[in-house]
Amino acid sequence: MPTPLVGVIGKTNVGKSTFFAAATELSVEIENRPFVTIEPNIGIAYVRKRCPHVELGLPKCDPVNSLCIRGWRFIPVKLMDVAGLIKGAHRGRGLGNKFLDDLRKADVLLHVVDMSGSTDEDGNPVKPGTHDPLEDILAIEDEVNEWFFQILWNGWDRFSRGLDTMPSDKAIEAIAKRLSGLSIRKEHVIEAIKLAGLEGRKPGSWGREGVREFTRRLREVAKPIVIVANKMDVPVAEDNYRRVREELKDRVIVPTSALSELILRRAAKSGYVDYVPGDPEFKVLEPGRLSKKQARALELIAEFMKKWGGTGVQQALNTAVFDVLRMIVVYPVEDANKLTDRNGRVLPDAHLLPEGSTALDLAAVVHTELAKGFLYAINVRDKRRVGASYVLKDGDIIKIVSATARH
Ligand SMILES: Nc1nc2c(ncn2[C@@H]2O[C@H](COP(=O)(O)OP(=O)(O)OP(=O)(O)O)[C@@H](O)[C@H]2O)c(=O)[nH]1
Ligand SMILES: [Mg+2]
Repeated sequence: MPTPLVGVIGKTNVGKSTFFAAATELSVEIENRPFVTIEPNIGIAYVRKRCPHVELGLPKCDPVNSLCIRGWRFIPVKLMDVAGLIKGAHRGRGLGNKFLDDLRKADVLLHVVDMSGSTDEDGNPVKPGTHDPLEDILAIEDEVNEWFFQILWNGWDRFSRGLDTMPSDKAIEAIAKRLSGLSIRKEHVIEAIKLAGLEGRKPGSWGREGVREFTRRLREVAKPIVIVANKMDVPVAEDNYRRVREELKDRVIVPTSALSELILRRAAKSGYVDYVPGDPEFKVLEPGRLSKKQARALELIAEFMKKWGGTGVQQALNTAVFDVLRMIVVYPVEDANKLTDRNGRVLPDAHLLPEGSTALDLAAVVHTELAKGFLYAINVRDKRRVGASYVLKDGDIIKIVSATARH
């Protein structure tokens, strides 16, 4: 998985675009903005980690592929704003299949939910507290699950008869291949078969319910969902939030106010406030410049953040990438003593890699040539030599020694 793609999904009018705008708005420019113009609804958001330059007592770093703001390293991920989803989308209702098509490449989904209950099932505004967000959570999950199911169930009879003639590892490969358009890999299929309790059973005997359970598990594994409990700044939202948490204990839920984050990032960009995304607080820079209304709005945001520990937008991104996708951050350097690249830049690059990646995997991410001639690596923190199969740890700083190093 190179740069993870995070899909923002949800009903209409819940705050998806607000979340997207907030998460992709940054007051500092990045030297190497990688994918600025891939598609109009894809932007760059960032996950946030403590930068190792702080812990190592270095005065600063010189980030190239990422950013460092006051000791916090911001590492880019792709964020996709998807059109609002409504019930029946898998049958083509609303923007239906277009919506689902956009999601094919996503690695993880942020499901934005209007926790204030101020939008009905089709997204029309209603009095806060009158619609139950729990219904939305289940309805959207169902839509995505159903979409997976339909893709596999279509022609299953014939396909599964073919699978039954193959050894099981070939059958697993064939299933993964059939679903590769959904970015499904062999590991996902193996895991989902296990979770669905279908191990050792011929696919031809799974039946409709077996396939349904398998695709439900496959969706959980290949497109896990983080619930963004949005509009938490509306007073009635808190009751809903507590109830939903109680009802859905196995879900990952992050309370947020995307609108507060958007206001703060824009205020920071205009120099009204000092705010590092993901911080639990901010500072008003020149109170005299604010109108009464602006000052009051910021006061309310400050109260919200005090209560919840921040606006939740950065927390949702970090949860999706670090807790759910289980990615780690690794820093390759060329000079193991100075921690620099060959241009003397300190800790220039931060790479996101799946947990379990090795030193050789890192080499391949940095440069294919580097991997080809891989000799050994140095774990910079303890200056020890490690081999190609060394399993990287979060925060590792690694020098790769290769016979085919670039000169
Ligand atoms: N109170 C409050 N309102 C919010 C928040 N986030 C978004 N909103 C409001 O909700 C409304 C819908 O926001 P959008 O971001 O356009 O919602 P969307 O999900 O992208 O809607 P569609 O694109 O139509 O599906 C706007 O009026 C936002 O200002 C929030 O955190 N708190
Ligand atoms: Mg929108």
